[in-house]
Amino acid sequence: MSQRHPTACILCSRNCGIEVEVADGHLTSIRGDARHPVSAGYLCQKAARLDHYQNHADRLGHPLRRRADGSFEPATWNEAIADVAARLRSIRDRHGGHALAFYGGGGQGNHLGGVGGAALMRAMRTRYHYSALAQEKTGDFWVNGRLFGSQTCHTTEDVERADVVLFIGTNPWQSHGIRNARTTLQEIARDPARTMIVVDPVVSETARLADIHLQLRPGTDAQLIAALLAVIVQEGLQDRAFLSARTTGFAAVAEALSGLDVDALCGTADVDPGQVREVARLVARARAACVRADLGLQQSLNSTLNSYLEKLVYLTTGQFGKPGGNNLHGHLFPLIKHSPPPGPGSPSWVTRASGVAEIAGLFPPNVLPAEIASEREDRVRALVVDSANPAHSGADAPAYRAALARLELLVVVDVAFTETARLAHWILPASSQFEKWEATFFNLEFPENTFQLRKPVFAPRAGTLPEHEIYRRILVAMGELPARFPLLEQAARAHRRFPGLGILAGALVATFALRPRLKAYGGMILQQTLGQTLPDGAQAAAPLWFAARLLAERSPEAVRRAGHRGKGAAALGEALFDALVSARSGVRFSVHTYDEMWAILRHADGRIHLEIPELLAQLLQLSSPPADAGRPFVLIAGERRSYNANTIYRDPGWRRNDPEGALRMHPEDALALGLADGARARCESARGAVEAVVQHAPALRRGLVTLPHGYGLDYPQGPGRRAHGPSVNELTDARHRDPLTATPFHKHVLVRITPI
Ligand SMILES: Nc1nc2c(c(=O)[nH]1)N[C@H]1C(S)=C(S)[C@@H](COP(=O)(O)OP(=O)(O)OC[C@H]3O[C@@H](n4cnc5c(=O)[nH]c(N)nc54)[C@H](O)[C@@H]3O)O[C@H]1N2
Ligand SMILES: Nc1nc2c(c(=O)[nH]1)N[C@H]1C(S)=C(S)[C@@H](COP(=O)(O)OP(=O)(O)OC[C@H]3O[C@@H](n4cnc5c(=O)[nH]c(N)nc54)[C@H](O)[C@@H]3O)O[C@H]1N2
Ligand code: SF4
Ligand SMILES: [Mo]
Repeated sequence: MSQRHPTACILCSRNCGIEVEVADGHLTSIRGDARHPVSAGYLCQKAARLDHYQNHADRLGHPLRRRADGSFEPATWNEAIADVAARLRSIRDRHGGHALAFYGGGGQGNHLGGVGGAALMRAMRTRYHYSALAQEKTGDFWVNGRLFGSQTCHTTEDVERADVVLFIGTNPWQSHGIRNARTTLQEIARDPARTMIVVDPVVSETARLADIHLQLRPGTDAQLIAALLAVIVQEGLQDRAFLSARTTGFAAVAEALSGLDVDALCGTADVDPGQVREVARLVARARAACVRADLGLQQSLNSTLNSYLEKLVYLTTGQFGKPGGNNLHGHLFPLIKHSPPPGPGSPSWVTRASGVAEIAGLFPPNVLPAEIASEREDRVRALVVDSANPAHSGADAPAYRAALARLELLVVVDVAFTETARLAHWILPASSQFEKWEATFFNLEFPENTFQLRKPVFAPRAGTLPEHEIYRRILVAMGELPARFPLLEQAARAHRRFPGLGILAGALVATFALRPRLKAYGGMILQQTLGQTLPDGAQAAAPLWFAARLLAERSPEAVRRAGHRGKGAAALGEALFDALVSARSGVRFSVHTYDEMWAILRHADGRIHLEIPELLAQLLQLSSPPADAGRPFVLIAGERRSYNANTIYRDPGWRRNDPEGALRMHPEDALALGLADGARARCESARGAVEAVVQHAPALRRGLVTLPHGYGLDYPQGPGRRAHGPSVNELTDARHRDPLTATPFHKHVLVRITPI
């Protein structure tokens, strides 16, 4: 019998555990890993096709340099590293760190390379970290910073233990985002004692299972949730004990809400006020209720305000800090930082051309083309892109392509020849996520958290390198990092033999005291030293040592409850590190109590600060969604369906249905335009147009159309390449965005549909 290797599906943030069999460089069998501590064998239909990620015609096998005529020629790694390092250094030295930016640095399942990406940013002397997270979640993070005292205070939702679950603008049946989504949803739907409420303009697969579906007018979440909150305050449904013990600022919130007209707001949202009142009572009176929101709320009109209002639903009703409620969660390795408001003395940066401040250490993809295209002396001139495809996934793809083509240096680190790579001066091929040690840091659970370090199941494809090695070589060539650390290497070996003596920690402290500049590269230095002592070449995992020690120091009880043993914080951290690097199917690293959750909160007074004056002012000035008689349809530009997974799969052959990424619309709307099911139509926004196959979808509201996310990639076919399906960002406008955070309003794009 052939051997089964534990690893994970890397297609969405869940990273479900899988067991695979391999032969001749292919994944020949994929099934759920019952030993994975979270997914426990669960998989969705997308995982079975992972060989289309590992093997496809666009995989890269050696560094590529762009020639003057736009074609590419292969180069050696030495040539590539030397040239990239020299050009980065030259642009930095001539123009300063503001001229350089980094984009991405980890997708859904590959976050270990982020250590190298962060180190490269330090070498580039830049804080410009552009990230897909800043085209969806930075509004949420910004609100968290105000409510809880730090943008790193991220909340999670205990859907599995809730009696009442409110899903706003998310379709977990397709997109997941919650544990074992389909099983979890079916359990709630089957249980007469539990209630599922869905707020979505579409009768989504999730809405179909709901007890109550509020099929609102798209883009009116702020109105609908404001109405819900107004009912809570006007009917006195708030949790007074919770509010007085745990929060400040409720009076100001209540004052803003008390004057709102529930019926008028529900009229704008086109939902039944009676149902909204019922939902308010259900949430407030439930033993445990939680709210889960995603892109339908965050990428729609009023994005940041929506995130605030959504959080007020569970905070005003006291459905927070308890089983079945919403909770703050701990982490092993934080994915985001806190960015204090910019200004004199603040470390935070603001983009030069568009004046947008970093949030959670991240900058929004929406403003990058303008930052590059600007005529300013201090514009962005060099960009390194890792694990992202902004020429396709960024709003206004034509503007993105034009801006990227203007850069003095574009370096793309990817496994595939992407739309973005095509514009690069250098393409650096990474080993795939099944060819190197990898992990996700999307461990966003409470009260229990788990982690899986994945061992490679294939040797690296010839000519590729893992990210940590790519970045190490660039840093050495830039003169930022020595090639070797002989003393630290010795200390690391001694530490592995006598872990109780603190040899490595002492040696690191001494090194950083002598050469303070190296401290910024601590994670990378651990990979070069401690990493060499780890079994099976697990070098990239060495920074977990620091994370494990820190966690054991800060939350020793939580680590012990998860089953790890060791006398004192250092020994406990060492034991945790050993467990993290050796458990192939994943391991629990912390189990918190609900009391401990309050220690995650960062306001000095230990309370949640409910009042956010800027957003309360915005709430009082809400207007109806924009309309345009010439573009009468609202397009949801980027729907999650059965066979899309961002752009992680390039080979269209992986799709079992919807190969052309249909334009879905209500049959009556379609027939009024003479569009039969399967007809071709043109979908045109103020920015651009795409063609697509029409699919009649009675699940949609009238006046609404949808296109899928992640289609329209081109792929070799015959002698050339062919694009498969509509590329939705040909239609989107980077200026159609939240004023505070610059996140896009992709769920509300006005379009005209015409038959072809
Ligand atoms: N199959 C699949 N799964 C994925 C991905 C994928 O590409 N494919 N991508 C992953 C990623 S990166 C992410 S961020 C998540 C996103 O996951 P989700 O946010 O759950 O996915 P979407 O389909 O983009 O949007 C969710 C719902 O929002 C609804 N919606 C649209 N407009 C509005 C509105 O104005 N108000 C409200 N209340 N709802 C609205 C849509 O009808 C849709 O049902 O999915 C992840 N999972
Ligand atoms: N209009 C519209 N636009 C959207 C959205 C929408 O709903 N509508 N959704 C937005 C959202 S939520 C997101 S998250 C983004 C996603 O868009 P992007 O941030 O661009 O990410 P992906 O499409 O997931 O691209 C991942 C890239 O990583 C590469 N890759 C895979 N494994 C590795 C690896 O091990 N190493 C390296 N170096 N590279 C690897 C893949 O080949 C691929 O090129 O799109 C956003 N864009
Ligand atoms: S795509 Fe499906 S199988 Fe893969 S991690 Fe997400 S939920 Fe799990
Ligand atoms: Mo996303």
